Amino acid sequence: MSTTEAKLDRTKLKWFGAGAVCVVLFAFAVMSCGKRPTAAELGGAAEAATSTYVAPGDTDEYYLFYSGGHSGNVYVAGVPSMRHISTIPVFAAYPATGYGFDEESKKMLGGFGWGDVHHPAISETNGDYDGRWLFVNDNANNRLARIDLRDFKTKQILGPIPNISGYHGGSFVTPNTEYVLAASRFSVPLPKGTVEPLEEYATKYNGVVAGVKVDPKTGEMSHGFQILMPPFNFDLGDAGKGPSEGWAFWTSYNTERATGKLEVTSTQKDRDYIAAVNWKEVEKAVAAGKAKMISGVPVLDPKEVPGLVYLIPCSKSPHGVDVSPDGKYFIGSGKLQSITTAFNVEKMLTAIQKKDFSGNEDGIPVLTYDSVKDAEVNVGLGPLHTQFDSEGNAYTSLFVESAVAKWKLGSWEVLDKIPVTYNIGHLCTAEGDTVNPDGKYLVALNKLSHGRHLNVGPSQPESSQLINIGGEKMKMLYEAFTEPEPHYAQLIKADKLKPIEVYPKEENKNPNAIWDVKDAGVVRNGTNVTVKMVAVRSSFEPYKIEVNKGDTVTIYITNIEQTTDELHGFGLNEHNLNVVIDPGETKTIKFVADKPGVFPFYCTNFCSALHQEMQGYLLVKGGGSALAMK
Ligand code: CUK
Ligand code: CUA
Repeated sequence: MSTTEAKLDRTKLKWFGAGAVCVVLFAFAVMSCGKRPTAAELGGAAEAATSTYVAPGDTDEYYLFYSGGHSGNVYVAGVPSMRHISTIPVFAAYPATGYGFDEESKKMLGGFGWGDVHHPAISETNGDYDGRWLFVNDNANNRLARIDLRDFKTKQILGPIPNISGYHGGSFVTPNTEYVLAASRFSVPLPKGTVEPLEEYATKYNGVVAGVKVDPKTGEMSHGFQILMPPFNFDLGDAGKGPSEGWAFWTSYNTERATGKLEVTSTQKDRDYIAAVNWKEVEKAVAAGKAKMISGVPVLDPKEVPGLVYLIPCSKSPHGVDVSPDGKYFIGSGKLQSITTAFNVEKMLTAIQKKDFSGNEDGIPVLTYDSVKDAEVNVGLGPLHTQFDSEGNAYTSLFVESAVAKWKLGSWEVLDKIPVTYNIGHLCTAEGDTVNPDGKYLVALNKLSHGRHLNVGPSQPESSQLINIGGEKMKMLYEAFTEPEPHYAQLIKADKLKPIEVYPKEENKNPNAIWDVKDAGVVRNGTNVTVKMVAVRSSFEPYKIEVNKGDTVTIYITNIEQTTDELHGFGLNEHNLNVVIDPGETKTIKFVADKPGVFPFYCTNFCSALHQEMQGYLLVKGGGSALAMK
């Protein structure tokens, strides 16, 4: 057996053992890893190289915001170069930017040390990316965060959201960012804090689908509405647009309401459901007082308020549901089959009107599958997610087959297929969630890289591949290795964002900001010591802080620079503290000085030729006297 064969064999074995976070294992999977594609198969190495080459000093055409999964971060890359540019910490501390160490970000994190970022979503106006905010959901701790794209910083974390358990079905936004969708992946008894036997899961546990409200001016997020659902596992979602505007869709699996080994118990039925929620009617029902408050959130029970929710049978264990740019179709992918199903919104509305039901679940009508379905498209094995281009084509990721299928909306013809390496989860096309996608590029977010890189030991990165979708045939352009773990991503035209490079002084409204070294100093009030500090090339003022053991020390530190890229850090020896202050920014550092001694602090972010001189001392009195040195 050649080395390559041995490697591939190992690869196959590993595919059965590796558990991608949100994708079930396919026991029956037909593996198609094959040999390494040649340059010719890649669409011509030279052509690929020139089309992704961004010369030093030049910038990319698109921003790629991709989820960092259980790292809790969002990563920013440029497309077509695929160069990683920045990391935006969201749900986890990140010493590189000091996130999670200053009081402001510590408060946002609320004591949690990590999060599981799944689906970044750019805010929309009239169904188009408006470049204002990026929302990301936390599957682990049921939170939703908002990043401001003016400064690429996390500005708000909402949650844990009451009644939601396993916030996976977000952060998809409605066409004018009225709501960010949310759902419970794991049903639990409600309200949270109550316990019912797992044996009574089918009747005593609840699913929830929801909308988090967004203030259109400020982006401030608040609890919007929630809907009680049967104890299914709600997975992915998408918001309607055009003819489907006002509707929200979620896939669900485990409609068997099973517990135990779900890989067996939840795959018994041939069909699961897509839930369709009329959120405009939901708003009216809430306004009419038809909701009851559960843990501070208005919750509607579809048994008591009919006309809000319908279930649509979908092929077994669906994963993604994706609304086409024209809003006419929603595509549901049954991950255990080789087809993806295109449902027709007009047919759905007709079926609702005619009460064309084939049953119900806890009083929620189930629409007749054949009346709503337009086509079953034979895309290939293990379809997960679908994205779109500007020419009416759809692109479906095939996890089991390790490929992307291109097919035509309306004619349902499969036009092309390209292998990816390996086991693709999400894919993302340029402006792909908007009413007007760009086409051009597709990024395949693959779950496994299987050593297609320099050996870095058993902890391997994922692989993300850039594919040209501008022509008839898809062409592989580039492969980048990405941190764990890209689920979804957003690809937005670079000129839609206008980020600032410094915080303008006049915008800093922090009452503790100071702009002149004359105002710097230390003030004691009992055992509370307050320091107002200036950081500017290349010193701290004050550079000496004297306190007593047990004092509570608060440092307000302002970086008074107004020059791009002049960041300063504040690292305090042996205190687990590092804060980075951007030009024009003020941050708050707070700690109890419980260790006597002299502790140097220094600038952690290289800022000038005399960066190494940018330092000072914290003196904590209350220990003994020092050694006499002479
Ligand atoms: S999920 Cu990861 S491949 Cu969390 Cu959107 Cu589908
Ligand atoms: Cu300031 Cu380095």
